[in-house]
Amino acid sequence: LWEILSEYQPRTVEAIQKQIVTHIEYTLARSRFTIDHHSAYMATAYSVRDRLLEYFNDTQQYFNEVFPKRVYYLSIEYLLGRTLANALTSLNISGVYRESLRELGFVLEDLYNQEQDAALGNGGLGRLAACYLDSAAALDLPLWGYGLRYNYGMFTQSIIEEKQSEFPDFWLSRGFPWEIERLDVVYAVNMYGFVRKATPAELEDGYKGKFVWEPDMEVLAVAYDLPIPGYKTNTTLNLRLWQSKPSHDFDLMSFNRGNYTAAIALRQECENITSVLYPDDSTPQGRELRLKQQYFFASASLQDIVRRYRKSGRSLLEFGQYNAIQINDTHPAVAIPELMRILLDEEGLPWGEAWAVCVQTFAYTNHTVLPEALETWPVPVMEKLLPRIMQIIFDINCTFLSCVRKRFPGDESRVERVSIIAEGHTQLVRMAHLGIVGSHAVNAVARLHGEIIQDRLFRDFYEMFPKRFTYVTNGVTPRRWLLECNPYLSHVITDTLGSEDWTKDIEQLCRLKDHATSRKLQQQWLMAKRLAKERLILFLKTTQLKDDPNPPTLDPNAMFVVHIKRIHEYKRQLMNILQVLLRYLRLKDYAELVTGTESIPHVVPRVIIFAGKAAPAYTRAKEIIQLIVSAARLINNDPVTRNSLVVFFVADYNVSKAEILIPAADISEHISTAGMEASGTSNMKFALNGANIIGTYDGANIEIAEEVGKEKLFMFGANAKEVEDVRAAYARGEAETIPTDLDRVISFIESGALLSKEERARGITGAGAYRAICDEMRSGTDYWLVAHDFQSYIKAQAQADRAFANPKAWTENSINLTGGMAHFSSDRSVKEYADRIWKVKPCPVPGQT
Ligand code: 26M
Repeated sequence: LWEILSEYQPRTVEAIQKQIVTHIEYTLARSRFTIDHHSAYMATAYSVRDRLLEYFNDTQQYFNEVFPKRVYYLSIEYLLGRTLANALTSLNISGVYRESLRELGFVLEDLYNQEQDAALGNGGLGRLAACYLDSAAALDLPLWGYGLRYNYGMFTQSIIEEKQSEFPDFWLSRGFPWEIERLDVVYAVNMYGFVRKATPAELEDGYKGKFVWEPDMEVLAVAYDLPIPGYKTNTTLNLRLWQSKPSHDFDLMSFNRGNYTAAIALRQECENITSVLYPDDSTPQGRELRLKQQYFFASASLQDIVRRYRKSGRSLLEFGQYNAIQINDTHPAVAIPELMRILLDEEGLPWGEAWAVCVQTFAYTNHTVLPEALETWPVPVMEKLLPRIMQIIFDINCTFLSCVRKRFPGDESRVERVSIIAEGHTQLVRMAHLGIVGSHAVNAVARLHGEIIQDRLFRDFYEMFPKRFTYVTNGVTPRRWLLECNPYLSHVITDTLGSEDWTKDIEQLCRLKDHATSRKLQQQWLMAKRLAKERLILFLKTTQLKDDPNPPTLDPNAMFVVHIKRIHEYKRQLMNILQVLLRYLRLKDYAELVTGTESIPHVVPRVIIFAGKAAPAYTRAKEIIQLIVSAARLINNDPVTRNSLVVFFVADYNVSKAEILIPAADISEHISTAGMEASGTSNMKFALNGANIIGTYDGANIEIAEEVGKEKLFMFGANAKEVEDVRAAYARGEAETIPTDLDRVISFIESGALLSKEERARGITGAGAYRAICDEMRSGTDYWLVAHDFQSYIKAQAQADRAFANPKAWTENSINLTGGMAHFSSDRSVKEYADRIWKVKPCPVPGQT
């Protein structure tokens, strides 16, 4: 059999061409004489997939033989982006495929653009999960990801009348060639109904638990597997995504009989569960369907994991020695009581032993300190949907609180603070508390974030379980975020270091610093940046500017400043656009003095790019987008400033757009109110690509500054401690007077300068849609400290202008930034998780690489 297979796998250009054409003919059933770009992409993808599957099957078989301790990464989001380039790079076969396609009349890079992003995530948390899968595979770790197969991914953003509009992202519409449908891997997940005691007859019959859950609804979970290739290794891991579907047994149940339409409606309800990714990343709305998603996900994954373990014949008491389960934020935290349910009701373990297994198995990562983002579920909602799970959570809480009372006798206010159940008009289940109590490790995602969690957010828990708390600073995969997205710089780096080893042994990057002053490297470095900028300019011309009758000229020598991430008040895109407007007003002042020249002398021209999505219900975030778009319209149409300042809001930000934007940046903005951004990960991607950072002392910025030297970045603003003090003063009623520069910008907006033609026609005057924003800025107590940090931000921007005017020093600095980023590879992060939290070792699959 092996020989038959090895003959099937093409190694030569001719053989690859034959395979691609075969897929066009027999898999796509298209005529080989009418291949369009999309079918060429699909056929290429199927051909690459064939090769992936060989590694994939070998890997899974090897894991089953060796039976190492395994890790399961549970995340309700994976922001994967595109797969083709990634798979070709991992298998190290881009060259031969490029050649094969060229002879067939296609450019490989054109085919990349045929692929729709898989956007099964909101932002940082989902992209982190995707980076960690890439690193786990590269490091040969025995890890699987579990997730949900949403029919609709992250919404598509359009800008209509200067405002965000959302459209459904039906990403599967043209087919998704990378997944393997497993109609035979199916689990039933129960919902609704009631719980009763097991009868003596049932117990005699072999029922192991004390309680029986009589559900009112049964949903099936079907597995879809996505191979995750390891870079230059035989290991190919699995991301198993669940899709919901109705169960046939359930149709036949008595209460549906004779009511055909009700039965169909019920089937619809089942299919709904994995329909759509919830597009909020900050304020969970507490919808029942979301809880259904979470439980459906947790239950299917846990059943699968337990079944795999049971097949080995080992004792469930040793489950935690062979399985580590990482919970990505609290979204999958209901997995903890679900494992308890399986161990108690299905396996008949006593409570104490089951609980010990749980705590030994689970670990929980926290990703946010924003109080409004911490998930809670109303007890009545959970009781109705998951009666047995709710009961188990109450039991967990009861046991836990009696421990607390023993440790801190008489301290009832502490008991109330740490309880998994928040008391009140309606009781709430605090998912973070459940995560902490049910895990042996709780980790933050950067050092400052870890300190905040221990000192503030989860202080009471830290006092109880100091050893549980730790942090693992986030990282990003250098494969996607340098090697693939920036071929220009990658070539220069490989050339300078004399080998491509840095792509796998990231510490090699440090050696770049030895060459930072080399004239030759500096010139190559500048050229690489220029090529990336040209690529971005081409992208902008064919998208943004396609229908612009009078587009601004885009100068690759200008400073490209990029601010791309979810739109949120704490990320302070508002502060940036206000700064841009100030820059505009100052340019106008200056132009009045030096009339008659094409561009304004002694000014560093800037191209400023924003992108990001606002949660559909987040009004203020949407106002901020509108402000950016209208400011861009005003500025880009002003003949006086247009050669010195151009502003874009790039619609529908996603992973593949990030891959174009990040390599082209000279500077990126990471300017969150200190103490609010848990880590940030795009900061790492930018610096890895040699872009500088204008940033606050927040999240991973602090560690980046430490690693490269803070004098190399443009750091500014209040630190986390100062932010607390300022807020305390505001709370005492001590408002600040707003800085003159900010006052000027706000007055400009209030003068009606940003109103659109339509708004003017409708008789709107003044600040218009920006009334609330202006008022908040004038209050002198704005919660996100935009006014407080404004002046030091302007100073940091001016420093950047001065530094950019010296290309030699700028480029040397840029080389040192890339050279200092080894620590922020997700290879390093995942190694830390493996060593310190999961206690798993690599399990390299033997064979030829
Ligand atoms: C919750 C309930 C309902 C719907 C959506 C959610 C939800 C989804 C995503 C809430 C939060 C979500 O993501 C939070 C997030 O992305 N946090 C970011 O995590 C990154 C990786 O650790 C960090 O780098 C960022 O600082 C942090 O903001």
